[in-house]
Amino acid sequence: MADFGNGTPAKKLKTDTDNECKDTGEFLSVSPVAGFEITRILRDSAREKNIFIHGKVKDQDAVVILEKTPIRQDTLPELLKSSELKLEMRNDVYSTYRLHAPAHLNQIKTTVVCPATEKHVKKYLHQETFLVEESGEDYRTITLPYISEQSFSLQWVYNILEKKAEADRIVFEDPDPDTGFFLLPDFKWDQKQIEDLYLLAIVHRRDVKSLRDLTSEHLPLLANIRSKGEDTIQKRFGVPSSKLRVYLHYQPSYYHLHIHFTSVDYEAPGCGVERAHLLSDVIQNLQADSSYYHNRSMTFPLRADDSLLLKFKEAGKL
Ligand code: M7G
Repeated sequence: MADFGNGTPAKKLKTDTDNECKDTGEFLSVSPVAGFEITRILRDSAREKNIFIHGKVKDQDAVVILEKTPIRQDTLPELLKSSELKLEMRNDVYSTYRLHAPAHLNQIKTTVVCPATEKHVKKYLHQETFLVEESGEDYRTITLPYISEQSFSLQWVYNILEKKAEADRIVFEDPDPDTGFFLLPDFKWDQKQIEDLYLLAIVHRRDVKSLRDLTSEHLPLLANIRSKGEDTIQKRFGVPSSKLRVYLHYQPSYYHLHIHFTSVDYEAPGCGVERAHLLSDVIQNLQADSSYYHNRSMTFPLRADDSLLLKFKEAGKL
């Protein structure tokens, strides 16, 4: 690895084929965003350098997410050498410029959801958030009926489990029907640098919706995901377990058990205390009490126009 003079080796992603970062995708002859007509901006952030747009593609609702990607340390020499600079201002020892990078070093990560449902649009719309405290009883009488009726489709999850989609992206597979899982990059990660590493472990079992369903019966599954997930990430990406945040969301968006593996250096959306539950805590809680997640009250955030929030209000819980 190159060293840039400050003693810190340049970080780049290790792949198993070679040590270079490669673009695996091909350029598309027809761009899915070329005919996109913008309806409104759902959310944007100058700090996070992303924008969420609602619009239409051929009369179908769609959401497009554009996000500037982090600057990769391993491309710095090329970036500095081969870009053109335009001077903006100069004052004493200070000067600012516009740097026009070569196209291949200046990409925007683009996510398209099409057709998008109203629920997708709401998920990305910037909204006021409220914390809700849900008892075990509330889960069974309010949340569970809601999930059964109104949650996001799990088709993308089943496509992965049946290798109908993203099969070439699978990093690790344990085929055991009870304790097995797939490990693959979350679609929030472009895999160009390890600073924002984000992988998902998706279990084969289809009968575990979320943290609420877990009992000590699932301890072998959770322990297997933790040890094989961490081991694979260490071998494949050179990231030790001490640099990984491994957690479950409650509430998740998708009610099929999955576990998030993110770099501790990356403030991943949803990694705050109100939504993320560390896998190591979950394992210890279940070891101490098999019904821990059946019985305890759980607090989580809901957006203002989330129908689940309305259900809690109607039940007089807010
Ligand atoms: P979650 O905790 O259910 O909800 O996590 P969240 O989306 O509110 O965090 C689901 C995770 O799956 C998220 O981190 C998503 O970025 C990721 N994800 C969602 N979809 C639709 C896909 C997909 O099609 N492929 C992959 N690889 N990841 C996805």
